[in-house]
Amino acid sequence: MGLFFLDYGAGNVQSLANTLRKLGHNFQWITSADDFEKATSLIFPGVGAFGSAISALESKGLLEPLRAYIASGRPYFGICVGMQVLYESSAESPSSRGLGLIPCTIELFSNADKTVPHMGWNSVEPLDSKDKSDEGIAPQSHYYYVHSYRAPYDPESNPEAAAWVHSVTQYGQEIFVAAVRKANVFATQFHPEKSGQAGLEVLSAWLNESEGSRSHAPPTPRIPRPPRPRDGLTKRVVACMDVRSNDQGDLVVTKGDQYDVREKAPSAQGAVQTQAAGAVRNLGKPVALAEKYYKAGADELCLMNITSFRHSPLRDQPMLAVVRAAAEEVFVPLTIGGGIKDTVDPDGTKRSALEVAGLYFRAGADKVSIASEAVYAVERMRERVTADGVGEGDGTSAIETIAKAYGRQAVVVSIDPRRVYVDPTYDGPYKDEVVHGTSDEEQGKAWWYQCTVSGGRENRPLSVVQLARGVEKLGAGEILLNSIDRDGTGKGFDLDLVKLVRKNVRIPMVASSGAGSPAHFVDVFEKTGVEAALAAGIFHRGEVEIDSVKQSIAQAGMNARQRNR
Ligand code: 1PR
Repeated sequence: MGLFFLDYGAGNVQSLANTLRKLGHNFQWITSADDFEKATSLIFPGVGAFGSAISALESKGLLEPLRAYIASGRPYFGICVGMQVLYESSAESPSSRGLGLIPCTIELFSNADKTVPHMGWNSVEPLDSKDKSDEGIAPQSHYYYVHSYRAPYDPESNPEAAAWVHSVTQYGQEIFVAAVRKANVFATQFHPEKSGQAGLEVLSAWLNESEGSRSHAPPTPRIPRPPRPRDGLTKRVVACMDVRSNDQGDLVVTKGDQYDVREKAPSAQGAVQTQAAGAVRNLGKPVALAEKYYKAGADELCLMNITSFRHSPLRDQPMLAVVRAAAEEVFVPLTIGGGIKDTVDPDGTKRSALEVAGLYFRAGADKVSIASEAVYAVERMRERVTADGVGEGDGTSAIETIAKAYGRQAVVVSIDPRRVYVDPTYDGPYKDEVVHGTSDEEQGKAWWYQCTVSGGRENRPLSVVQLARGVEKLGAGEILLNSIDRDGTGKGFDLDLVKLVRKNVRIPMVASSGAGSPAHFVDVFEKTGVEAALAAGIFHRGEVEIDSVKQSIAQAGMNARQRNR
């Protein structure tokens, strides 16, 4: 008897489990059809694609028991795909049938005026709170969404479906369903378990409601909600931690200058230096820093494993323990990068990139970030020539296999480009991508951006545009765009680089490398339209607070999520 949790084995359900523990609730997992009989409340955190969720439930014999559970009137809380399965079907997988409680089809967002997936912090607007509780949703707060498909809200042409709708949200000019609530069913498109304090309050409100009142929510009357000129999506501020084992074998957060993480010899002026020249720069412990940045209001965190740990079998990778511990304290999205590729354990056991990613997801990661393997995959796809010039995948790359199993929103590609200076009259193979400097310092200079692998140690015959277009086609959900030239310099983001990639892809992007002040964030958001920006050094050294970055963004007239709201 009690609270049960439905997991069909895809994606990060650990976050929700951690959240429930944090809120002091005990729960059990549904492992077989019989468990539904024992459940007096059920949470279904659906992740991944609609079709794979339905077929996984079917193949485990859980779909019909789920239908019967909901029909019995016992309380149900669905999250993301856990909401979408309540609908009849989805354009994501037209041959799969949903539970069909809500008579409507899930549709794909248009990317004509915005990037897709819809990824980040947006508002939740309850339609009518007169007759019912607000479910713990605060209208001024922001909640984390990550999805390419959305439930339409159209009270005029589909009043029956609209009667289920509790709250809506706007992305671009599209209004879609943020939450449904009717009788015993409550479900959200956003992820409360990833929405910081605001999300914890939504889960708490449902968990603390009596089971009786959870079963009797009235339907919502039809209320029109035309789009406003601007949506509520906030600009994301991401804190990144490069994690490496130092010369004593401890895992530390380090930080490079143009990717060199070892301390330099003291300068002639005798700058203060706490570590010996040549030592790996140590800026703190990864889990403690992750918790600190979560509390300071970071919208997302990245942990980059920049040590290879060749001697550990996959399951004993020290980074897994770091992710597990961080995920217990951090309730915003967590991206893990470094080493997401096919590997071989010391005993010769082969591990696919999909298996590696799966272990990180189960440890608590929400997205994995792939760098070197993405470059090799695009090099291979370009050998399969296509009319668009991008090439074609063969279904075997890490990007394709992970996106297929966990959804494209779970796959980030991290790009490590470096400028290659050329004569301004350059007429070579990358001539269409050449940037001509306009600032005083760069006047008369011209360059293109070359991709690298192995943390910038090896250059490859591939441009940043070729890589970005290739990974978008292979199924990446987001691009994390570094710059080796700007990394650790504090000179500001490489706006030319960010603009160049922005105009070539329609998936969200995170600009990275070079942030030295809050004004640099404002600059990159205003001048390139990018969705998110990342910094490392200024946060690690305490030179800039995340709060002041958010304030600057808000003062410049853009949406920013305030801490714990
Ligand atoms: O190739 O899939 O194993 O992934 C390796 C990952 O590790 C890549 O994402 C690569 O960017 C990263 N990486 C490898 N070596 C280093 C290094 O520094 N020696 N870190 C490294 C890259 C760049 C950013 C940094 C920003 C912002 N670090 O992570 O956080 O540049 O820094 P700033 O704000 O201080 O300027 P694979």
